Amino acid sequence: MKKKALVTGITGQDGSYLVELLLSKGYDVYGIKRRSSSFNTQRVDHINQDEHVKGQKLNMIFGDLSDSSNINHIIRTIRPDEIYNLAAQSHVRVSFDIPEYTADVTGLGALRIFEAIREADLNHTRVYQASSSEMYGDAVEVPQSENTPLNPMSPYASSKVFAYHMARNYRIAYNMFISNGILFNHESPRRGETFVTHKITRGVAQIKLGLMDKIYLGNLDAKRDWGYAPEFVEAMWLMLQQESPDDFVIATGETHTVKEFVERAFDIVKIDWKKHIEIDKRYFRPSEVNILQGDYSKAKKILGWEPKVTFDELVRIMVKADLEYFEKQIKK
Ligand code: NAP
Ligand code: G4F
Repeated sequence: MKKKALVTGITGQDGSYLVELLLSKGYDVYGIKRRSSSFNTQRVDHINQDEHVKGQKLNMIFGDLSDSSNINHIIRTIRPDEIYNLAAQSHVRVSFDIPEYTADVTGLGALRIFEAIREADLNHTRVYQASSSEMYGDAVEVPQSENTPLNPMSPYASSKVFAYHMARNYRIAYNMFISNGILFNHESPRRGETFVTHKITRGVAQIKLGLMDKIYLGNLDAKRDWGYAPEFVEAMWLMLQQESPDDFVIATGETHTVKEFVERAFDIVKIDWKKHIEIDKRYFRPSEVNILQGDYSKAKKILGWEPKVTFDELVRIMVKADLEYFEKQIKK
């Protein structure tokens, strides 16, 4: 019998790569998408076109993490072997503008999934909870591991801390298989356009092609541990194939400033970045996370997982993809 996987957040960056991975492994994949007034499935539209040929497809269901009865119904009906909870209001800066909504979806949304499984007595269901390095916040040590105390600095991070602790509590209290992946920043050409890496690479491509002149950014001194998203979703799957649930840091172990990302991206197109970057106070946060750098040694030892794509390669992959995208737009 084929294993059944349910993925929330399929229309996002990670959801799209994870669905591809699960289909390639022969799962029956169900994905929750939310209703939107405009098309929101661009990242997964290619999947059914490609996969239909091989007799596999992504089953899309309308749902929303803010709606308990909808989540209960979906989980009771599908009875998945594995659930990957990737849905979230995932933008840190925006979480300061909509803190209550962020807590509802990013925090309580996870709880709704755990409760639905418990209520339906699905003892076989394993859950991946998308926890985040943002939970370390004003980090008390560098690098951060599974043992580093959490010190969240935003409504988003606080909501993720709530979900993380709920996952651990349900694991202990009800013996449920729930693993937290504490993923550090991971990027790709499918990254949301308002996260800093993609904002930069899209800007660089447009500047190179004469379509715009300036990129407006906030804090250039913040340091992040940036990895490559397709590799990171493999770690999610590995966590659910273990004998017992646990928490794992997934990272590259390297940290770079936003400024370094800008420099590398402009180097690729041989343009002087200083002429094209403007600082705009609107992009600063009420409280910032200054440095994230992950220690992934536990994941390496237990999951056998290691990052492969380097920082330079990541910047290159993203700039190249954006150049191709905007070149196509010009030709249209
Ligand atoms: P993303 O691109 O922002 O995708 C978020 C997904 O959640 C989208 O499919 C979105 O749908 C969906 N969603 C938002 N609100 C929802 C709601 N109320 N009900 C149902 N679905 C909803 O995020 P990502 O980068 O793929 O990240 C995946 C997960 O990992 C998130 O939980 C994020 O917080 C976490 N995480 C990400 C990183 C990272 O660096 N990428 C690092 C650590 C943790 P729409 O497409 O309709 O907006
Ligand atoms: O790209 P960012 O918005 O990502 P951030 O805040 O680190 O959060 C991302 O990674 C988390 C994992 O650590 C995820 F949990 C979360 O869901 C999300 O995927 O910002 C990175 C840094 C910040 O320090 C920010 O202040 O870049 C700085 N920055 C500077 N100028 C900017 C900008 N960020 C954005 N989004 N836009 C700017 O113009």
